[in-house]
Amino acid sequence: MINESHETVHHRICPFCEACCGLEITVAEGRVKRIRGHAADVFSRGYLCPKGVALKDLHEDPDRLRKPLIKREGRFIEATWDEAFAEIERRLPPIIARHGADSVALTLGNPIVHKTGLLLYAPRLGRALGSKNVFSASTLDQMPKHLSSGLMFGDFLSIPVPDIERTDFLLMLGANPMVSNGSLWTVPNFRDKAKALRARGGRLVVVDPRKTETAKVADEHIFIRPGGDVFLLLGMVQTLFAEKLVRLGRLAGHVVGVPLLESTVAGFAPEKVSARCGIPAKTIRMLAGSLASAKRAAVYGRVGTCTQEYGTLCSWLVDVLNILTGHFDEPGGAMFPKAAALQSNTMGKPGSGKGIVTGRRKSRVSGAPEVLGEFPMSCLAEEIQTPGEGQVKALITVSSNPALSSPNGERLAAAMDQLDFMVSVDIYVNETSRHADVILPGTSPLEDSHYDVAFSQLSYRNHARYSHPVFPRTARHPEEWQVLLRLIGIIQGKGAAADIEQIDNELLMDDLRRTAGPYAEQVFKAVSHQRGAERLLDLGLRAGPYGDQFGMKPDGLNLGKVQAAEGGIDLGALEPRVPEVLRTPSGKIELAPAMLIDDLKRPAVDLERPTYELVIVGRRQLHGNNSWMHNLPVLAKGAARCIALVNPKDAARLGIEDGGRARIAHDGRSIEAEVEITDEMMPGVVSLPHGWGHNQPDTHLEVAAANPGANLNALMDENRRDPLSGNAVLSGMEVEMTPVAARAFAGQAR
Ligand SMILES: Nc1nc2c(c(=O)[nH]1)N[C@H]1C(S)=C(S)[C@@H](COP(=O)(O)OP(=O)(O)OC[C@H]3O[C@@H](n4cnc5c(=O)[nH]c(N)nc54)[C@H](O)[C@@H]3O)O[C@H]1N2
Ligand SMILES: Nc1nc2c(c(=O)[nH]1)N[C@H]1C(S)=C(S)[C@@H](COP(=O)(O)OP(=O)(O)OC[C@H]3O[C@@H](n4cnc5c(=O)[nH]c(N)nc54)[C@H](O)[C@@H]3O)O[C@H]1N2
Ligand code: SF4
Ligand SMILES: [Mo]
Repeated sequence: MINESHETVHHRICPFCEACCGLEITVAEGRVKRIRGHAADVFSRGYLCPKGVALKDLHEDPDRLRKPLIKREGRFIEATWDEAFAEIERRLPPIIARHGADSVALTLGNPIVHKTGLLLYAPRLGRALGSKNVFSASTLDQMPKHLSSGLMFGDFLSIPVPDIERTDFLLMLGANPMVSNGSLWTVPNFRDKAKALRARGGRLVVVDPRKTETAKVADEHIFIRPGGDVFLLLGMVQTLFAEKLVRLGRLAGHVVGVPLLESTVAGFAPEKVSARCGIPAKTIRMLAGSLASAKRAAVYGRVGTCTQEYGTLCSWLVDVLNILTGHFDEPGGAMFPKAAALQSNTMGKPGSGKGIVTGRRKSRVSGAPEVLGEFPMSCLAEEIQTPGEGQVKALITVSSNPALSSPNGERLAAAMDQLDFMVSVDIYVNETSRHADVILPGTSPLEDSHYDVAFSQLSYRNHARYSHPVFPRTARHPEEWQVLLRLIGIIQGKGAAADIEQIDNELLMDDLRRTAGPYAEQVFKAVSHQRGAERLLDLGLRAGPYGDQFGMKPDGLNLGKVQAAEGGIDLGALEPRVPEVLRTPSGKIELAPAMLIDDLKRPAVDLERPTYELVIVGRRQLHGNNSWMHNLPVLAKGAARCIALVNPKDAARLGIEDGGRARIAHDGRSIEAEVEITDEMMPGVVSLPHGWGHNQPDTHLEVAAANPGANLNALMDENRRDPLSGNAVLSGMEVEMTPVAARAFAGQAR
């Protein structure tokens, strides 16, 4: 669209967080002039946060890599794409030949889910590599929810979300959507949706060790001891049974395991669990009662409930509460989205399936079970550092920065330096990619087309939206899916100059033979006018629940129709999906999976454990995104600073002053941070954001380095995990805090 002043107006889904806002981007003379919310976007309706505007800075960031880099004698040298792939071909295949596929590890980072090309081709790279050493941000984040959902509903990606526009009562644990803009729940403009909920007489209750931005707009905030959620949730479930409040409603015939659950939770009465979660028994009973009596209600738990030692139990119990109170799969409750493309719970036979398996392999050093084809990210360092058969000798990172985002980054950094070879597909020379031998830069989001394959599966409302590239790619800069295909060619032994189009065709035909059987050739031909990621997307849309079924339903969706719909296509409010959505072998919702019932032994033993005097939790900040947006000037000049929040009682006890600095230590490792004293914090809990610590040598992040902050993960213990999901424990670790004399800090960068 060209306006009167010869500006062009483009629409792009924001790639910076799960809210997936539609942006309106005005371009003049080849540059971004303005970014605002796209008012006609069917899903986000004009909303954006300060990060969306930073797309301009990312596009223009001089530190963002435009050309591949090869390390020669310890220094990065710019190289052509051909030279970079030739270097990889020279060094990677010999390692695989000598030490086997498992000697190459792959890490997959958070931005993958925001880039269609990476999302659709990273699994292909993993399969081509054939290594069991695959690690991702999922085990620093949401693996517990995948596992509990898989066990209950038969698919790792069947994750229910609150139907916020119709609910009367929303109970939220360990999430701060006012800042994070939602997670495993795509819900742009949470603020207005929460406001509307309250305006129609509904209630929002937040359970968090910090009085967060979300708690401040809620009706009620309840402090909880970090890691105590399992006890609160068990106390609530026990109350529902003991007070005869269980109502399964429409789902009664679709749920199994209720009696087993009832008998197993009998020992977790509110009076028993109260001390461990720091919440009075009467509050626990009140919460259970409110949930049971609300007409329409949903319980939602997020990062704070996953990144703890009982992450899978918490994730499970959240849905147990939704189900036992009759709110599950009902309007206004926790519901399953139905995405237009590539959602596994819309494929295959509806109503039952194979369910999930975990633990098909164990990690070599710690014996951690595989979940969703991965090992815990926190196992990567030991896999590199421990000699023996199967030792990791090479690493490919794809948009991941585990040196900052994973526990004990220092150990991981040292491990990376021991590798024989490392490739990073990344846009910066940062704390992780600085260790690489070759860096292959990704494209700017403004040079990519985009469709939210992952987040349409988690959206508060069903929709299909497509973004065209805003700018053409610079000549010779391949798309990210093409970069991954080149790596696949090299791994397959076809070399750096292999015909990637042919490789792509072969991979697609392999898929289609599995999924479309006798129709494989026909389906292949039907999408042969498309290439790469768009071809996979077209296939997904056409075969999907709203699709044209390759002509059998002419009114249905295909990529062309979605591409033509400016502002997207609204596919309606969420609708009940049980039993069709289920893929469990029983065809039922498994309320009491054996693995989880068995795991209740841990909290039972743990009931009497004394709590620590001081523990640390993380938080997110509006002006950043995990470890990688601190280099964007428009955000860096905002309020993002790495400050430790401490309760006044703790500050007084520890002799720490407001605005002063403190050393925070765990197990001999320590960091230093500025302190703010605030009664936002629960006594005994300190909060520090993660993703900081940009003061490492040989990085190239000029803006971020000027305000480096401290790395929370330098303190974290890489050996603490939820044993079921392998998720790292990033919340509630015990720390010591001591004031640092001002003089000792003179001249130090903050
Ligand atoms: N202590 C603590 N640690 C945490 C968390 C916590 O709450 N507390 N949260 C965890 C969570 S939820 C997550 S998701 C992880 C995230 O951890 P990671 O998965 O490591 O993700 P980021 O830290 O966001 O780093 C993203 C990387 O991708 C690169 N990148 C950005 N855009 C692109 C692109 O378009 N293409 C390519 N190729 N690369 C790109 C960036 O330069 C950076 O290297 O951190 C986890 N770590
Ligand atoms: N601006 C911004 N937005 C982001 C990100 C970002 O870095 N910046 N990161 C994105 C990513 S990758 C993700 S996964 C999402 C995460 O989105 P959210 O899940 O909303 O994550 P947080 O904002 O970290 O909120 C987690 C909350 O859990 C609390 N908490 C800590 N420990 C416990 C506990 O034991 N129990 C309970 N009940 N609460 C606890 C913390 O105090 C914090 O308020 O955000 C995404 N959005
Ligand atoms: S809320 Fe998330 S998706 Fe929306 S503009 Fe902000 S960063 Fe982008
Ligand atoms: Mo995340």
